[in-house]
Amino acid sequence: MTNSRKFPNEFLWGGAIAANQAEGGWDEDGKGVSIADVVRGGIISGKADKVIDPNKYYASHEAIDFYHRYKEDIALFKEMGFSLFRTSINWTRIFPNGDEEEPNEAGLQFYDNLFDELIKNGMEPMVTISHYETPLHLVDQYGGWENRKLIDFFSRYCEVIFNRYKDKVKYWMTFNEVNNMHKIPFAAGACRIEEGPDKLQRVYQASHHLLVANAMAVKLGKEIMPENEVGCMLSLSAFYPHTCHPDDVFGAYEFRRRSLFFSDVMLRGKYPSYTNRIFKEYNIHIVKEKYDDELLKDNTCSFLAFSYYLTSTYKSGTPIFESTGGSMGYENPYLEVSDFGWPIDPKGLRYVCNELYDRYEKPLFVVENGLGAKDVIAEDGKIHDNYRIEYIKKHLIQLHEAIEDGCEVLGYTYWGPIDIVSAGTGQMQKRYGFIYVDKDDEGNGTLDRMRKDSFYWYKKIIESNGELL
Ligand code: BGP
Repeated sequence: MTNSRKFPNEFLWGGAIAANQAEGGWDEDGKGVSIADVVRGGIISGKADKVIDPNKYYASHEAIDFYHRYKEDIALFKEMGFSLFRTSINWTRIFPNGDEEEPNEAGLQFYDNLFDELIKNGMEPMVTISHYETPLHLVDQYGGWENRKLIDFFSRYCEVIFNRYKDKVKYWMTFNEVNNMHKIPFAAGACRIEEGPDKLQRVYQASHHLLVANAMAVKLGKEIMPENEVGCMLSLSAFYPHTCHPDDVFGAYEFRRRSLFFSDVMLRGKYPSYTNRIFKEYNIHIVKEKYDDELLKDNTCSFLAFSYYLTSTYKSGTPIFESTGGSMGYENPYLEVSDFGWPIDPKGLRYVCNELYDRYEKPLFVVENGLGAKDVIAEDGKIHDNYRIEYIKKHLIQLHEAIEDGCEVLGYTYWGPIDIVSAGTGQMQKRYGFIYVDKDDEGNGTLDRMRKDSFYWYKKIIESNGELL
């Protein structure tokens, strides 16, 4: 038995961001308005305005100005030794309104430049096709993903970007954290669905459209770029029973299964049998076209990408449909929490990897994991973020254990390698970065970049392929 923490030779190391949280340039070069551009507070929990009020602050409008500074930032990622970098294409740069129009060449050119710069600097670009960036027009005009027409609009968008970037981008993911549909239908599905008796029916119908669109994207991927991979992306924090009471144990199991509904369909190609009971009990009727089931069956994703931040516990009596993400009962006396109340559970990552690999036997990709903290600039003008180093170190050790357990894991992209706007709060103070960005919650600051201690640490980990963990 050796203690080496060396990762597989082909393991991909890097970082991940989303266009709306980093780029800014929200109305430049023909870009349209996305759902993230009209939300005050974070896209995940903020309130969406119908129109933009010039007196109010919208975080995505400038973000960290990655749109203009990406070369400088990529140079820093290169210095850390990234072999891969995940970002999203902002749908509204390519199709400003999202429906019947010609693609915007300036938007396409921006991503050509960005991907070229990454490749030139030794990084493979990895793309999220839709990361809470649906064109607002599709919400106002069509009702978001509740409308089946969005499948066609999304497919056309995929066709355009697959054709354009097929030689530059190997790894694609369709919808960011698509299983957040129940919890945050506006962010995940561009639907204005409020609480109410018809909520579940509407959420599942919109979800069906997302599932069909996912299968269409896989199909197009196979036709246009057979060498490349189209995966799905879910939020997959683990669920534990709050106690060993059988009601807690089975409740946690059931809760978990429902959060895996999307990956069950996207990876196994059919609605899982447990949905029959749910649909019956809640009187849900999914309207399908006759070829939908066949399409789902023939076009499953080739890998499962997921975010992992925390774990939750399930106490019996909690309504199963209150949420499907990681934001239900957090209380776990065995875990410490972050500055923002998120439980820190490195072993949960090993647990989740094993659970998912056992269930699907498809390659996994950890595309989000990280610590959001309130960094403080010390007297020497630097940021000594040992807590972040500790967090990542513990998670990577557990990820290595999962690989030793037999899970196939393609890579790890740390979330927010550079400070960006938080999706949950819309603020800058929840910082994840190895690189500090001088900007505060009101939008003041020079936007200058600065290396934190974790920057040098992550560089060493990548250089040694994990051995120095
Ligand atoms: C995920 C999202 C990201 C991201 C991350 C951290 O749910 O995919 O967009 O921001 O969470 O969340 P937060 O920014 O709220 O800390």
